[in-house]
Amino acid sequence: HRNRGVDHAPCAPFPLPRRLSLGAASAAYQVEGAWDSDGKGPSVWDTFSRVPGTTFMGSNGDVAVDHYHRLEEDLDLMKQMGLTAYRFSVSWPRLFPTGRAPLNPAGLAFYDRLVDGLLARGIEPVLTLYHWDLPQALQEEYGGWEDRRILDDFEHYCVTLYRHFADRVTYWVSLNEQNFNLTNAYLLGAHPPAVQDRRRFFNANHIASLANARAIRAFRRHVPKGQIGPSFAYSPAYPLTCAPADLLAFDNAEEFCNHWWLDVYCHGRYPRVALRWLEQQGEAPVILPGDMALLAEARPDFVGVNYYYTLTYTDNPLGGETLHRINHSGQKGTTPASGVPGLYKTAANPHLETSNWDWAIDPSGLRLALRRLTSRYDLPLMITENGLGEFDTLTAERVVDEYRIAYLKAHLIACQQAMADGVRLLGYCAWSFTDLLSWLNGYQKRYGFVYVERDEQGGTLRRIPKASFHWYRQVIASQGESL
Ligand code: BGP
Repeated sequence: HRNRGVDHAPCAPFPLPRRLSLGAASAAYQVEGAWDSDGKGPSVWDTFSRVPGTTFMGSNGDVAVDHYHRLEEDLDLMKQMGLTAYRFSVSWPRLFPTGRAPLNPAGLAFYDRLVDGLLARGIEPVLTLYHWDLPQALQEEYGGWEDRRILDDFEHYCVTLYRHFADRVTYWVSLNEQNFNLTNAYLLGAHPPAVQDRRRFFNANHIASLANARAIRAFRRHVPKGQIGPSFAYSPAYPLTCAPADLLAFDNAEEFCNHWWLDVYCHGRYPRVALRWLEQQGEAPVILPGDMALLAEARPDFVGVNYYYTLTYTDNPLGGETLHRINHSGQKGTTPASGVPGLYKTAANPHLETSNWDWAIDPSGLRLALRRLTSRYDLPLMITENGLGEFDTLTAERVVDEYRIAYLKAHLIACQQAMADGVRLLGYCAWSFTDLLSWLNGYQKRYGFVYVERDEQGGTLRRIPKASFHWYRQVIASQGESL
């Protein structure tokens, strides 16, 4: 695998935003480990990953990369790299083992050490409230996102964090990739609770949107000087050809896979065409009086963009292709076409190279993503994730990941171009700082600037900076001018 298809047109030096700049990201379940230490309760992922056949080679986050116990070492590596922002998530069941009071003080103390450790090193914390690790207790009690009781519990958890960190944390992410997580959870059966039911999907998703809105509404009261927004897994759609049927498929994909969430977050409404179609299918979510007013009240300060690839769509008549899971093995070329009959199906883009997990490598797609979001929603954007998952090899204490450097460099140039186009970019957080557990791909799909010596069975957990670590340090030190 090598990334070559990149436009290296010269452009102005990267104008770094004033407050946020070049950072890196992680998520609690994927790095912390310590899954039952110091009073933490189980999350739905702790339970799900124990069910045979759910994750790659049965991998789980019991130990992950042991960030919980190696916090100081990881913070020192961040400082050494010169990171100016670090995005992390708080584990809800570490704070509230059963999902609601009583609070686990040891859990909160860990995030105190993390935030204070970042600030002491001059690194801006970007705190994600929810990155998929729902307390198992709430899943069992009322079915998690399928019940409106979660709205009070989630708001209470958020307000606890607002009160505690308002003076130290400016940037907050509400829900991470509600679209990707719930699609996997309720349509593909690939994330907990592993359901495949379209009505349940649209209802759970509506409740999650309400939770997002409640979190933002409460934020205004408790963190008036902060900024908050959701992180969205944005895969801009392309039509496979200029055949009108492909254009319609592309339009359907934008409506159902992107605007369905983004219009709700930013405009407080569902896209009319998609809603009409779902009503005709009997699949539209149950919308109660007051719901739409709440959604409209909660316009975010920015949209967090998790960008990895674009998707290309073609016509999919009734009786055609249904939804299929993506590649979780790293065996290139094994991703099946996936779609919704009558709306769209995916197709390989003949113009783009792919990673070993069949993800299209498309820096122009990032520029396009940022421009589309800016034109449609007119909000500042923050790239909360972008990176390349690949097999890495440790040879003589070195990892020469020049393919990752090429990927990140091309995407940073796309950011420069988008900013020149008029996009307001608050910051860029690469995924990820250290290697970490990929939810369904185990430890072999690596993203980090820092190699962690472990595989699905375990390992020494030693940290070894990769070539990309030294490259990114230079990029940051030169304020983005030396790419
Ligand atoms: C996003 C998630 C991250 C991370 C990333 C890479 O969807 O927010 O948590 O996992 O994707 O995906 P993967 O690990 O499947 O390669």
